[in-house]
Amino acid sequence: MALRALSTFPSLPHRLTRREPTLTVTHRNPATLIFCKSIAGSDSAVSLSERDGFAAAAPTPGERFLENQRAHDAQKVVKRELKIEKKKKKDDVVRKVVDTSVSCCYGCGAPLQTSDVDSPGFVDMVTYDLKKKHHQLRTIICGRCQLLSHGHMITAVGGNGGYPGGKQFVSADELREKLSHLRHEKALIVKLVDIVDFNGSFLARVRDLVGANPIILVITKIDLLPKGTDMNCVGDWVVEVTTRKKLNVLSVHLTSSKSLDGVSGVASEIQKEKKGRDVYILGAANVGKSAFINALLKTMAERDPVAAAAQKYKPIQSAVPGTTLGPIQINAFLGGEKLYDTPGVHLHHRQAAVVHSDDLPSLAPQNRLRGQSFDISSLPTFSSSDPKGESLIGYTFFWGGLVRIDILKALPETCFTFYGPKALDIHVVPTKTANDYYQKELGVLLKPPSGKDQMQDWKGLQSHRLLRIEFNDAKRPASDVAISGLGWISIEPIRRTQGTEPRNIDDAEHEIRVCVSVPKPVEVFIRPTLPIGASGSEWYQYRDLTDKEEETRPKWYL
Ligand SMILES: Nc1nc2c(ncn2[C@@H]2O[C@H](COP(=O)(O)OP(=O)(O)OP(=O)(O)O)[C@@H](O)[C@H]2O)c(=O)[nH]1
Ligand SMILES: [Mg+2]
Repeated sequence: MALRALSTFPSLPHRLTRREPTLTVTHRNPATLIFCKSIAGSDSAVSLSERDGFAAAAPTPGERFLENQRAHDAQKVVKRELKIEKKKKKDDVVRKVVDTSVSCCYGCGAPLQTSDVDSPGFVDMVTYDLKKKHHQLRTIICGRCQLLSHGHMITAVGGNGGYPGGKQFVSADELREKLSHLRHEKALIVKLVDIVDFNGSFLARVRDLVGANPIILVITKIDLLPKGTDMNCVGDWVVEVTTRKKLNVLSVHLTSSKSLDGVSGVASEIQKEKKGRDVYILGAANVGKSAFINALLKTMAERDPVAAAAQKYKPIQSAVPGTTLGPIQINAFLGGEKLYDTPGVHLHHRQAAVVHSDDLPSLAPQNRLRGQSFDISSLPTFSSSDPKGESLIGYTFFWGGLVRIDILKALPETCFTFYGPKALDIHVVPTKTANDYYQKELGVLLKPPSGKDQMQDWKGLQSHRLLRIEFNDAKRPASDVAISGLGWISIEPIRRTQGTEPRNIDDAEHEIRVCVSVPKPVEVFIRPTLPIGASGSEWYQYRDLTDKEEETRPKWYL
C-alpha cells in the first residue's frame, strides 16, 4: 500500500506548483511514512476554481523551497525503506537456498535420508548415527552415488529417462528455482558449455539466473574434437558465436577435464576475478561440471593446500544427466570463498529428455569424434532395380532411431558428415522406402530406442523442420545442422578432395534443402560450421575486426 502510494514521488518536485494543486502531501510520521495522494476529479475542480477566481495564492519562493525539501526528504525515506525491504527479501532467499543445516551427500548434494533405499541420498541408519555422533555427516556418500561411481547408470531427473523407481526427483523448474538466488547475490559465475553439444547446452537464459554477476565461459570436452583440429580456429569460432548471442563474458576458455588442457588458465582467471565472491559452476546437465571441479581441484592442489584437502570429498561425475542433485559447497580457496557445484539445468529440447534412462549412455561420446561422411560415391547399392541416382537427392539418412534427414536439394558433389556418439549407427535408404524402413527397423537396426520398454514409450519423430541452407562459396562448408543433445552434421556443397579446385556453379545451385525430423521437443539449429579436423584451418576465415571489436571482444584461452 505504502509502496504504491509513494511511487509518484520522483515527479513530486515538478508537480508541486500552483498550476497543479491536485496533490496533497501528508506527513504522518516524518521519519517513516509519508503519503502522497491525488484527489479524485481534481482536474475539473482546478479549472473551476481558477475560472471563478478562487484559486489559492501563488506560493512564495520560501514555501516552494520548503515543499521541494519535503518532497526530497520523502523520496529519501522511501528509497531507504525500499532498500531495507529488498535486502531482507534477498537474505531470506539466500538463507533458504544455501541452507547448510541439512546434511547432504557430498557426491551429489541430495539431502541425506535413511528411509528409501532406492532414492538418492540414502544411507543406512547405523552409518548415519555413527557419523552424526562423530560430527562427520559431511563425509557421507549416498548409495546412488556409490553405484554411479562404479559405472551404474541411474538418473534422478524427470522425462522418459527418469529414475527407475518411478520418482521424478528433480524437475527442470525445481533446478532453476534452486539457482534463482544467484540473481541477488554477489558471485563469480563459471558457465560451462559442452563443445559436442554447443547449441544444445549453451543455456542462453543464464542471465535470468545470475543477474549482473560476471561470467567466465568454459568450453568443455575439447579432447573429443577430431585429430588435427586447430584450436585457434575453434577459439575464434566460439568467441564469434558467443558474441552473437550477446552474452557478456569476461573470457572464454577451451578445456578438457580429461587431459586437463586449459584448466590452469581457468584456475588463474578465477583467482584473479573472485575478489572475495563465492564461485558457482553452472551449466546444462551433463556438460561436465563435476568433472571440471575435480580437474580444477587437482590443478589448484599443486599450490593450494585448501584445494588439496578438498579433493578428498569431491562431487561424483557420471555419464548420466542428473548426477548432481543439489548445490554442493566446497572449501576450495585459501581466501575462504566457497566453490559450488550445482545441479545441471535440464533442457527439454535435448535428446536426453526423450530417450529412456537405459539408452542415455549411448548418447555420450566416449572417444575423439570421427566424422562419418556420405556423398554419392559412398552410397550402398540397394537393388538392381533401384540404381544409384546422380546425387543424394531422394535419399534419407537415419541417425539411430533419433533423427531422420530427407535430402530435397543438393549438388551432385554434396557431402554430409555426421559428428556424434559412436554408438549411433547411420543408415541411408531411398526416401520412398523410408517410412516402411523406419517402422521395420526401429529398435533393431535403428537404435536407440533399443529395448521393449524403450519402444513402448517412444513417440516417434513428430517434429519436421524444413531447412534451406544458402551458401556463397562452394569451397567452404555451407553450415552445420546441430541436433540438441546429440551432435551435428556438417554440410559441404562440394566435397573437398585434395589438390582439386571445385567447379564453378550456377546461381540456382547455391542452395541445399533438407527436411530434418526429430522427436517433438528436440531442437534443431543451423549454425556456422565448426572448424574441426586438419581441413578446418584450411577453409576457416578469421573475420576482420574493427578496433572497437578488438577491444571489447572477450579473449579466449587454452
Ligand atoms: N572426454 C571428456 N569427457 C568429459 C569431460 N568432462 C566431463 N566428461 C564426461 O561427461 C560426463 C558428465 O560429466 P559430469 O561432470 O558428471 O557432468 P555434470 O555437468 O556434472 O552433470 P550433472 O551433474 O548431471 O548436471 C561424464 O561421463 C564425464 O566423464 C571432458 O573434458 N572430456
Ligand atoms: Mg554434476
